[in-house]
Amino acid sequence: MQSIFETIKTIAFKIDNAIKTEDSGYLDTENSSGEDQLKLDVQSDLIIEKAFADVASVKALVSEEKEGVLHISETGKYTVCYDPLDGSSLIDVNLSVGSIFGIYEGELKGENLVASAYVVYGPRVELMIATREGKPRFYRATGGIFKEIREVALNQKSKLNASGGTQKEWQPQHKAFISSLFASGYQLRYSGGMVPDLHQILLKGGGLFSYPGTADKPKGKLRQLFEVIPFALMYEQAGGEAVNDKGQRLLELVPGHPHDTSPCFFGSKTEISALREAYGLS
Ligand code: AFP
Repeated sequence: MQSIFETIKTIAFKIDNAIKTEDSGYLDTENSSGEDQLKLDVQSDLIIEKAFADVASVKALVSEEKEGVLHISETGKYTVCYDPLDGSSLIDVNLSVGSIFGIYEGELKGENLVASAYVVYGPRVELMIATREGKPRFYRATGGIFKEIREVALNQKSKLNASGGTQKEWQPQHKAFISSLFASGYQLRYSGGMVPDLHQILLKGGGLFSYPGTADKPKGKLRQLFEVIPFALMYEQAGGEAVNDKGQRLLELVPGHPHDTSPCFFGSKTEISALREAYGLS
């Protein structure tokens, strides 16, 4: 597992360099979810593929940018599912973006996620790693290496509210829930990049990130294997919760297809119990 984490650190520096130096334009292609691809999406995907090609413990790779599974080694133990450059449509306006990694052992489903990691490319390059033991560990890149800063833990409650999706398409119960949070003093914190938005809540000690099922996208937008399940481990290990709109733990999801999405809610305990109440789940 350590060799996978070390590879992710190498990847982070390479992708950060590509973001800073390469063209941020679009290609004429779409990814497997039907979204337009940036040259940087494809380049980041290639960086990751090449970096893991020689890592003995990696059995296969599944990328958010591609259909199918890339088999690396018969003897490898783990499948790494990754979103190479999440939020890449924010690069042209110079907002933070990220890479997300879910490391699975066996069948690709929530309960088989053994570790996850994400990198934030912002004013600074930062990395978070979570396993099934202990709190997530937070690193910052300085002088070409990642230095561990601290472990991350969520408070019981906070004031931050990151609410995704097109408001016009929200279901009435979701609209009412988000309005009630603002009415009780929550502050909007939403950049449109999942990685920096969830990173902010983790580092500031709590709050709620939601991407609900909407009238136009009943199953939400965020992909289970590459985005939702890896962040669920981060939030649970930090002492928070991560559930879908039925109150099911996101770490119990079983994707039918690698690119399946799910409504998702990540937060500290108080915010998730408020969600359960608002959605009639408790
Ligand atoms: P892009 O990769 O197309 O920029 O999408 C980013 C993202 O998948 C995720 O990072 C955000 O949380 C979410 O989309 C934002 O979606 P909305 O703009 O619909 O709120």
